[in-house]
Amino acid sequence: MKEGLTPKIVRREDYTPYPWQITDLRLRFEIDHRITTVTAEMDLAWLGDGEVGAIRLDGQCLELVGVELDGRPLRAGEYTVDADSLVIHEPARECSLRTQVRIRPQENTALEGLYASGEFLLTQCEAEGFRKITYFPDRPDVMTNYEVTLEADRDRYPVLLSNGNAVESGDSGDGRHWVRWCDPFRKPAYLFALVAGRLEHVEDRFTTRSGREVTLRIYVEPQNLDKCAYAMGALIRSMQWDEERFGLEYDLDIYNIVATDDFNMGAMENKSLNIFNSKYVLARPDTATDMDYQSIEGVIGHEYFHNWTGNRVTCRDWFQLTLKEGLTVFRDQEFTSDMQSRAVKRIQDVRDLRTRQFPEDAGPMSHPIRPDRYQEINNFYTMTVYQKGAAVIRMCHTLLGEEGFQKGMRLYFERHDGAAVTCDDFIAAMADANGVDLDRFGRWYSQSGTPEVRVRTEYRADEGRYIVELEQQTPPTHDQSEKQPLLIPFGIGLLTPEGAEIPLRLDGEEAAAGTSRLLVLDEREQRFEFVDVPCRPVPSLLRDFSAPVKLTYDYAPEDLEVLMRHDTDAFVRWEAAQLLAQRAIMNNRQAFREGREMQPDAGLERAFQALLSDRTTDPAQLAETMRLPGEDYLGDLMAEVDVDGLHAARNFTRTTLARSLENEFLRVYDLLDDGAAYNDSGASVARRSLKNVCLGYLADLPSGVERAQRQFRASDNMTDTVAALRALVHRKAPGHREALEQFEKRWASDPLVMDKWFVLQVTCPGADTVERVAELLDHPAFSLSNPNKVRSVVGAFAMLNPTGFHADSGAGYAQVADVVLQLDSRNPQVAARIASAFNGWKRYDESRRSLMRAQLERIRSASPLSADVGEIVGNALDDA
Ligand code: B3K
Ligand code: ZN
Repeated sequence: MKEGLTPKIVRREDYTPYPWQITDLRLRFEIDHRITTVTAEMDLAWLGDGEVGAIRLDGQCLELVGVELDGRPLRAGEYTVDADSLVIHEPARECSLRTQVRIRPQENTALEGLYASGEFLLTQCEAEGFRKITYFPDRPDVMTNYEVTLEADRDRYPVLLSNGNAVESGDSGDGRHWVRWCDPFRKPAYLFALVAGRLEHVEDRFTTRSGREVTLRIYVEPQNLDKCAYAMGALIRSMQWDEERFGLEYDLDIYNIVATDDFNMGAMENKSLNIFNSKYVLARPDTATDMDYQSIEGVIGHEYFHNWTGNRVTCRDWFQLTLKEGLTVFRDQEFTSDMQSRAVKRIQDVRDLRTRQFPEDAGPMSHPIRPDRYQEINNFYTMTVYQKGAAVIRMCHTLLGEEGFQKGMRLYFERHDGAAVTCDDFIAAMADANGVDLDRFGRWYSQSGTPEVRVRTEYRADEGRYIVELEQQTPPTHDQSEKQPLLIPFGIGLLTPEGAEIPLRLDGEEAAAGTSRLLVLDEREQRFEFVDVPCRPVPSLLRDFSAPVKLTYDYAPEDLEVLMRHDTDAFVRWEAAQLLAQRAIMNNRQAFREGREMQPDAGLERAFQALLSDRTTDPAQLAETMRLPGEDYLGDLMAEVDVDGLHAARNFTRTTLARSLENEFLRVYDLLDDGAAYNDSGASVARRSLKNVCLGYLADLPSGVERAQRQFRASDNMTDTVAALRALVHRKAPGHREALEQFEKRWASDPLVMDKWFVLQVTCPGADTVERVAELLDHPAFSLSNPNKVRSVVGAFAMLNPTGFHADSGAGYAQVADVVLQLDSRNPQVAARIASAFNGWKRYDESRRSLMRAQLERIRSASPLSADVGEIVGNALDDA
């Protein structure tokens, strides 16, 4: 925020209900190439007790043409209009209001409200975009019935879509036509959508288990019709899964998805008219990687699942965002786990949470999953609200079990279907359905920061007793200094040194039951005593990553080897390998700093040898286990991030593993690189994943470069192509330039594939990459108006390339800040995301700190500066 301007802060405690009921809304859009005229008619009834008050409507960037109340045009003085609102003075207790505004979608570069993508028009309303379309109480607790008439040139806009069912259509003369849509479900404005343009579609059908025939359509630009099949299959699987696992059925006869290249985020769950970033729809084996396929299935599922968790039951206010997002992420995680490998999905989600949410929770944007205040709500679609929110729902599921959780879900829908509710309502439904008290659990909603759980153990051989002491502590965060103990479900098992699971009996229990337990830690410190423990056990801690916490336990290295090889819990096995690698890298970082020679780590080598000869574990799980912890994650473990030391030590570790186990890596790679044609089965995906992890190690050696070159030439799918190209480019191996050129030539006209080409280059480690970033910003396929391009070139550089972004000259910082400033007036939402790359600034050394601070100050002093970027850089600087 600029000096002299006090930022407007919205607070959760200030919530008051809207005093009007809006019984119906009729919208008419007259679409022209440049200007769209929007006429809104709404019927209102006063809900308050006392005297009838004014009607306050939100509106931004609207050109008001006329206002009528109960059929009578209003004169100046009977209403007030300013930059954010329209206020109607002295309306009757029941009245009907008609407004007419003009908007210019072609000039809308913020991609919020009604805007243009290529030749077609579309909307994005969540969170507060509807106010850029018409005057309306733009808040999620004001729900109404929508009737929408779209009128446009038939040639330019043959397809006219909105929510619900198309009920009527006709010709309006002059080459124009109209379609009327009616949505039978009341909804908040953020779920409104319209699409108009020359799009084509693929179609399929789904019959719900109660016999409803649903028409499914995916609309795309004509050149993309051959890339929709996978997304359609994913939609059908989502519908099926939600019936089977949650008992939830689709509720309309039509479900439309529209894909656009110009979208601020991933996708949007508008009622029956989802709008998607094309990245999460379009796929063909030669254009999309296995990871892309998995994301498509996950995001298609996520938006579909919102139909119940978000749309049928929505949020009372935006502070409750995690009510729909945390819950829906949990549901999409479960969907992917049921469709693919549960173990691999769990590992990926844990990695994501720890590398992206933990730092957020420790930085200047720290907030509880249900925030207490915000300046710009778009800044609160965060890893915390989504991913930590899902982790909190997962703990609730862990504590209640599948059956108890589903009971809670049923009560939640029974009580709140059709309503806009709060996180407390959700927890109350879970508690009441199960007859349990979840009050202390509820603290996860109001407390920010990542709790640390310290574990101490003691084995008393003479008594056969094993004592486990758990202690929790949440460090103070930017937004909260005092922290309370939380309720932490803590999964545990005990292994013999040979790796066998020990039956568990807690002191006081009659007999042993099972080999895995959930301990509940809800005080600062608790002690648990296991009896009948025949030998000093290896503890398997925080099984399934049962809570989003940082675990501290002083594992002996040989214990980690036992866990990695033998534990039955996939997370613990993975974590044991990660810890072995982490220790090896951290030791070498220290050596690097002290000018000592870095040393290979014998224990880690043994562990990798075991992994490379493991023929029983799922290759996809092995692949995850062999990926070294990232520099970002490792940096987050340090008081002051050592950018260069971590990079050197991690590279050293990778290269020495490759050297000493070259034959083993080659054997696995060559075995998996069997020349078979691409297929999309889970087994093939898993094999490609392991093969390409091996290639990542081997690329440090001539034998690997040779294989990468061959793989690049021979590949019939994007997974292998990108893996080979990355190996060549990131090692600056012979032939990498030619490979990049060849790739560019082949894919120049496919924007999603070109995004990969950009990402590969800007994530190439090293201080000189910033020069490549500058060149790519001038590349004909780059555009500052397209969020995917900005994220691929600037976002990927700032977030995924530590040695590039943090180059000690400060050139990376300056480059990223330049882009934030250029983008701010155009697309503040995306600019704010990029600006958040500086959030960790004070965790670096003195010199980098001052360079980053200077860029933050440069951004803050820009005038004008959006509220979005203002909030991010303001918080970052306040954190000084
Ligand atoms: N609900 C949308 C996100 C909207 C973001 C607005 N800045 C997509 C999703 O979470 O499913
Ligand atoms: Zn969502």
